[in-house]
Amino acid sequence: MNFEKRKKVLQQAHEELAERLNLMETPGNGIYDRYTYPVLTAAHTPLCWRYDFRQQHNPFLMERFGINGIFNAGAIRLNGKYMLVARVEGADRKSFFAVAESENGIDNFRFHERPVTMPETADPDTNIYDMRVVQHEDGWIYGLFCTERRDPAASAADQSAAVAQCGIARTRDLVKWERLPDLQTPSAQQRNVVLHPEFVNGKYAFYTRPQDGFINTGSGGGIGFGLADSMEAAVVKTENVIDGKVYHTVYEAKNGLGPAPVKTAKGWLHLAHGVRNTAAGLRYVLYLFMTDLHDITKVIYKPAGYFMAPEGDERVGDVSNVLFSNGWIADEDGRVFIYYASSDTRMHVATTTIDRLVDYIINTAPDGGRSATSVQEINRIIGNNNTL
Ligand code: M1P
Repeated sequence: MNFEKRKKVLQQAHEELAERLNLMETPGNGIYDRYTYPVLTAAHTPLCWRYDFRQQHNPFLMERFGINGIFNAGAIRLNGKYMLVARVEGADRKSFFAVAESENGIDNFRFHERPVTMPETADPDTNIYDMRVVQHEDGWIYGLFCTERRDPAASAADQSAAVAQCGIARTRDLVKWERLPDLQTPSAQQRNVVLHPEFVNGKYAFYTRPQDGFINTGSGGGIGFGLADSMEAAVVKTENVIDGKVYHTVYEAKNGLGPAPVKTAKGWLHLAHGVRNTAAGLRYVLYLFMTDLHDITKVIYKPAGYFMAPEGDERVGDVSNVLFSNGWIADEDGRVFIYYASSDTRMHVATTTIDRLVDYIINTAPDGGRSATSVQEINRIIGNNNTL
């Protein structure tokens, strides 16, 4: 295929992918609705990021920069658009952020022309990923993300030991970012740190995920909470776990908060991921819980088990059997768009409403802790149905 023909074919395929309408899968489970197609994949990234279209420099029209996956996107509604701040992972394994926007939140997501240029600190990040985007009541949009650097204590033979911390940046438009110092906490490492959107006792409130190691959280692993006086030099002196690991549950190995919580009349709605061990490795699922409006560290509802787990094609990817979410958008009309990634490879959307989520959270039984309590719960539902 000659250069011009190949260019045309590439452009046509890219356009068809971007324009493809997404279809709601029915009947669903009543709690949320999934959609047939991912909203963002590596193939959605602009061709001009990947190809040098100058024929004299790239006569075979080959990719000059490979994209491995698009996943774990933060989300925000800005200027009427549904904006995803996606984790883009290159073929070189480095992740960075790029903004994609859509008019309706379920299809036709288009990346901005350039990825985000994230300023570095004096100690440059090796890898940055998983941004939680929060519109804070102080007026700034904050992006909290994981910054990863090689463990300075690792021997030369160990080229995989890393230290994860929470990087912080702020913006007004998702284009120009001001980098702030990394969050300091009492824990050796941090991932999955989220900023609460409101001040708490006049302070900035952080959900953390204390961990002593990079993959294994060690004595950490729950969702922690702590306060800081400022964002310009954010220091959380005390971290208290508000939602911990529990034996024989979907969050027995570790867990972490997803996006910033959404305020409802009944409490703060939280979306999190839970990780369990299996013979085939770790399995990541999503779960929901609610905290008290007046004491945001108090969990008041927590349905048993998972809210969403990997299904079908979602189960396969770079890190299989993983659902992960760090972005959702609650519209003023009560609709909720949950952006989730499958198997560290691609982004999807599920839609629901605040009313449905609150009903699910309040009326789904909590984990009884034993097989017998699960049977008791089914019998309770059957008993209720028998009164019809
Ligand atoms: O590979 C699954 C996920 O693993 C990590 O999440 P956690 O810190 O909870 O184990 C992160 O690297 C995340 O990006 C990734 O999706």
